[in-house]
Amino acid sequence: NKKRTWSWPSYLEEEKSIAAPVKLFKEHQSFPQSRNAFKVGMKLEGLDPCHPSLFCVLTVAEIQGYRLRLHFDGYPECYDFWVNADTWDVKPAGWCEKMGHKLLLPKGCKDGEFNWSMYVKNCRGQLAPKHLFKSLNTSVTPSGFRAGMKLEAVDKKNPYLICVASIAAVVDNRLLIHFDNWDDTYDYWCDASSPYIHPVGYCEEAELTLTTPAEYKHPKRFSWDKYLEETGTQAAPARAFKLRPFHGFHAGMKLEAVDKRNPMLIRVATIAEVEDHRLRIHFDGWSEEYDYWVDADSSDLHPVGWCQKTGHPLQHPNGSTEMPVLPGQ
Ligand code: MLY
Repeated sequence: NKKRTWSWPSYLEEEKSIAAPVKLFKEHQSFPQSRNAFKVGMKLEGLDPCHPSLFCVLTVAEIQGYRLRLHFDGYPECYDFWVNADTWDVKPAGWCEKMGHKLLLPKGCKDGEFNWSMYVKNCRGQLAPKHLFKSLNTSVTPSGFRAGMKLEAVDKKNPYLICVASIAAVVDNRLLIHFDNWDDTYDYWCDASSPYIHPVGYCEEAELTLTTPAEYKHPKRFSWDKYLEETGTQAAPARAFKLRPFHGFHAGMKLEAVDKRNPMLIRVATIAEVEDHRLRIHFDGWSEEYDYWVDADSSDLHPVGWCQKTGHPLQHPNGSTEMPVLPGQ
């Protein structure tokens, strides 16, 4: 009995369920204050989601409500990805140079020969104007974290591992976490209240195994004091780590969530299960096998009504778009 028009109020009533209260969402998940003013063709610098230590030359390929599809200049479309217009992960042209970060150049461009204004001219593109970048105006509270300091961090790709790690960079309120002696594909950005980072000595105190740096000679005999001395580094001060308050979401609450398998889609979803910092998201009308765990503050979660307010299509339960079956998943 498919209805011609679907609406949240009647759906919530039919399902006898409630919308997750707007106050539980972080500012970047909630209803935006301004519209998405990016335009297709604008060029910018942004983080590669699969390689988060790298800023790259990107072009806005598509706009959908408050979201953008970003394309890596010179690379195939299969690497394109979606972000919200207010994401911290995008910066105006020239930001990397100013901040001393490496910028991954468009394929074919040589280091030292790249120049933004020549580049946009040659490809008849345009730069995204600075005022569109919300993340440039974030207020920054000084923290005790400095680049080079050591800490213990969860490897998010292997979340059962807590490892010897370093702060590779500090920008605004964000820290780039790097795992000692590993390549930077495991790196990630987080803030001082991230549940994934801990001060030196945390594992010992909690009687957990600390994963030592790759190829560390005597992993069994690892000692922080010795390691800090060997590497001539400092431990990040314990007072710099902040406690993240409980998110307040409960199982059964409904919301709008990005479909991880086809990230251009946002679907009607239910919180199926909660942990301290994570939620299991279930897509209404779909099998549980599509459920996924996500951090409660993920920018892929939005309150009921977000799509309508921002002009993004919302996939209704039992709607017509099929769940794609990706190989190997
Ligand atoms: N099985 C994986 C584990 C890599 C862990 C890396 N972390 C510690 C940064 C591998 O050996 O590739």
